[in-house]
Amino acid sequence: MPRAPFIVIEGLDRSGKTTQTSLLRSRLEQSGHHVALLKFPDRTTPIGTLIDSYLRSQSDLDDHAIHLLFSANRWELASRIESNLKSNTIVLCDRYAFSGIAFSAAKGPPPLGYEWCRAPDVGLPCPDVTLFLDITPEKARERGGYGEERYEKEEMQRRVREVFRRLGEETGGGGGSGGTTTRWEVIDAGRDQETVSMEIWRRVENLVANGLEEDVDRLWK
Ligand code: 2DT
Repeated sequence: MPRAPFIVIEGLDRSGKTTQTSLLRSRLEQSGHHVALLKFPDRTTPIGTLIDSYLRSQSDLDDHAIHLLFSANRWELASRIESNLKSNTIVLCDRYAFSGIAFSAAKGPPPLGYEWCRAPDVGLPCPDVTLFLDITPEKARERGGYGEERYEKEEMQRRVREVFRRLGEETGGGGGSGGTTTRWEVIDAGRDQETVSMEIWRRVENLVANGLEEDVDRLWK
């Protein structure tokens, strides 16, 4: 029996990522699929509580330490992702390891280093497709700018976008360093909500209809 696909939605702040994730979830459910919706960071676990306090600037942590906590927060749920897929429940995830790398590698000084940032996530379940919602800083500004949390600053978002671009080239392009790839789809999220959601649907439709015969892969292994 085929297994369900693992779909990740990544994106910059103000890209409409959370809205699009919930629209996709409804559409999948309306077409009769079981869906498990995850969001990283998952702020409800004990590790997630530490992350939440850091993001709200209520606590301070060394850049390395918070990076490892974000990754641990994914590992906490890794077995649930796999068991859902095996029991034919689609896993739809709002942010994943790519955000982990993009945000940490965009920080500094001193920089953490791209390879170092990637290491703790090596071996996590690999998404079958990652939809990257891309938006220019100018468009984000038109939408009312960024929020109050750490990282929600234009210069930081520009650097994050650069790292996402590199991740797309190396991870989705099938080349670059380090093994397993996800199908990486860049979506122009500067357009209206309806257009973006139709495009997302178009890019997952076949995968969802057919399921997958092969086991879930491991990221970068
Ligand atoms: P939300 O606004 O989507 O809740 O994200 N982040 C996220 C990291 O720095 N590392 C990670 O591994 C993940 C998953 C991105 C909260 C912020 O946390 C950042 C924005």
